[in-house]
Amino acid sequence: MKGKYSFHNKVFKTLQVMSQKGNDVEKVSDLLKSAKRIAVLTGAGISAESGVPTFRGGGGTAVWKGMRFDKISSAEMVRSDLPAVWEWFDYRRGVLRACEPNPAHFAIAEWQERFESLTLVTQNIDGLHRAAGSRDVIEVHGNIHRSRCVNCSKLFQMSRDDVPHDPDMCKVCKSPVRPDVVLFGEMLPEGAYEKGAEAAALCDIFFTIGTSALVYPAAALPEVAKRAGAFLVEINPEETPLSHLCDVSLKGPAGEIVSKL
Ligand code: BV8
Ligand code: ZN
Repeated sequence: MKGKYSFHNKVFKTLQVMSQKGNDVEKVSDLLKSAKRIAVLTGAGISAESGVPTFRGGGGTAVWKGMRFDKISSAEMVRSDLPAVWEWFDYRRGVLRACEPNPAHFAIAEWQERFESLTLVTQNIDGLHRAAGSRDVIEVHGNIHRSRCVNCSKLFQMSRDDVPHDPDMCKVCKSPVRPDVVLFGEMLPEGAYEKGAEAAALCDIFFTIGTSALVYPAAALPEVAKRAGAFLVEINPEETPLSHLCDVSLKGPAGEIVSKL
């Protein structure tokens, strides 16, 4: 914990000195120079500049054939109408084919080499962090390019070009496969939340980037970090329910701000 306190003194001094300048990006950049442990939570907003539609930003909610996304992306829908769920996910995989990582994804991938420890938790299922070079990404809501047998849970990796999804049936037991994605009302992958919470509790700085912080339990991670004494930084053009809790709220697009840091 000693390391943590010396980091804290650094935070305090920097906040004193830098507050005159009031340049929050510089403040955070300065703190990053002496930080050892970083944790990052990302949401759909970090992929917005890659062309991936967000769920809630921009005033509307993602709606598919008249159904709000939290209805079509639900455990109940997999049980009642798996083909409709696939139609929605195949459509989204089609959109993703044209999307590449943006400067925010690449900057975070570089942070892995820059800090003693970096834990990246993403709510996104688009795979763009991995595509940008990030390793050990904790995908708390799964990955849209992987499917899972509804019967024996065997996993199948798809390429971005397998649209529509392929295989359609489990190669082992011939049962239907479903997207290997955590839908509303479903548990997160075994241990994923716990790993994220452990990193949140130990980090010097916690970044929450491009998330409306509405979906639990992922949205609890910044709160875990704050309670454990981390410096909490939000990067989002809009206010979120977390903004009041943050030490610094950098208002703007992730692609521009993260690469500046
Ligand atoms: C669970 C995969 C436990 C599918 C997703 C009542 C109260 C509290 C909780 C609940 C409740 N009723 C139900 C719940 C639980 C529920 C939940 O939290 N609901 C909320 C909505 C109320 N949670 C669950 O069901 C979770 N499971 O709790 O299980 C359990 C289960 C069984 C039995 C006992 C217990 C599972 C949740 C996972 C759902 N799956 N995705 C799919 O993708 O289709 S969630 C979905 O929302 C996406 O994963 C997405 O990541 C996530 C959060 O959205 P964001 O990423 O934040 O994106 P959003 O569009 O909302 O915001 C974008 C942000 O970016 C905005 O702020 C915008 O300003 C910003 N932005 C825009 N442009 C930029 C930008 N930022 C930076 N740069 C830019 N350029
Ligand atoms: Zn099977």
